[in-house]
Amino acid sequence: MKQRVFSGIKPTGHLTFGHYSTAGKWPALAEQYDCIYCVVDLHAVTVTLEPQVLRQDTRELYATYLALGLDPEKNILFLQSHVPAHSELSWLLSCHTMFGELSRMTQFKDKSKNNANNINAGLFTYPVLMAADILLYDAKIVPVGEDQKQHVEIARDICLRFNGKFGDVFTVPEPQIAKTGARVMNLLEPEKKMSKTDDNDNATIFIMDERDTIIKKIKRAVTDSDGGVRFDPENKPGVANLMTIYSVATGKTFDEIEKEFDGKGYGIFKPAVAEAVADCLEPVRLKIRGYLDDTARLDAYMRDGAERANAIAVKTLERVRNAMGFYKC
Ligand code: AQP
Repeated sequence: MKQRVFSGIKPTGHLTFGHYSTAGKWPALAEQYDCIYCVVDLHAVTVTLEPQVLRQDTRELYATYLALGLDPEKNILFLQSHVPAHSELSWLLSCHTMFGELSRMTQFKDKSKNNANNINAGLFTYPVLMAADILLYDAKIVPVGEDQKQHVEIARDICLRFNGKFGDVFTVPEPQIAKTGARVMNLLEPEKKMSKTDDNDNATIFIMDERDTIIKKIKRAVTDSDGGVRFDPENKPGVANLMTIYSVATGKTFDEIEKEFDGKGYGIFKPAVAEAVADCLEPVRLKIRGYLDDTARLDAYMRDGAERANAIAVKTLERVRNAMGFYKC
């Protein structure tokens, strides 16, 4: 039996080059693993969203999975809200998750700071739902960006605690973090992660950005006065970020990039980064548009994915109910 991979992205806006960097590596995994990818729409509603916007973002994200090269026959691609077992398992696991450990989650602290008017319980218990997503499918490997590592670790802790009480009910998951591009940074404040909900659009490269927009944004990206293209995230965070972006777009190593731009300065480096990013995102953008124009095909893929995911999820949930002692008749 192949080991299983599970991951997901929440539909809270247009995907960024950071998502491209992380999810762009997923299609290759199907050669070696049994892969399941989810549009985690239940996670999205921890922030206030207009219903129409959630619907649009959900479709666009599903289309992006396809456009990135995730083949719906080789992978299971589905919407979280189409498989009710996620919510039920989340409740059961929440009774085995400690208030203290949830309080330590960096994302909860950051999001509470940024959403002071809406620190809802869902924001707090978000990692429990994420643990349910992963454990429902007995995923061994969870490929995520650096920012989600802590959430996979708490899923692992919840899993070990649950297995310790009830026997080996779940597979113990582990995070898989890429060596390069696991944390693409904000173009204007390179100490912050590039995020789809940043207030300033110029700080973020969106997968759907047109070539001219990408070129303008990268031209304005923060660098430094030193002028050298060297990978030094501590002293040259802006340049290190552009090197990371260039590396993701071209597959070149940092050594190769340093040699390529040795003595050339940012006037040559930035346009090269911009062209490389525009070249790699353009075919994805065109494919997304194509999928979005074909609602019947998109809906058919979603229904099929939900059916296949549901078939696995209900079995796991049954195992959990039996292990915990819920009465069956
Ligand atoms: N900047 C990034 N660099 C590398 N990987 C990233 N990911 C997100 N941003 C970057 C990875 O993409 C996966 C799904 O992320 P998500 O959108 O579900 O949640 P997030 O990490 O909270 O992303 P955002 O853009 O910051 O969304 P909002 O603003 O809505 O919270 C994860 O594997 C993540 O690591």
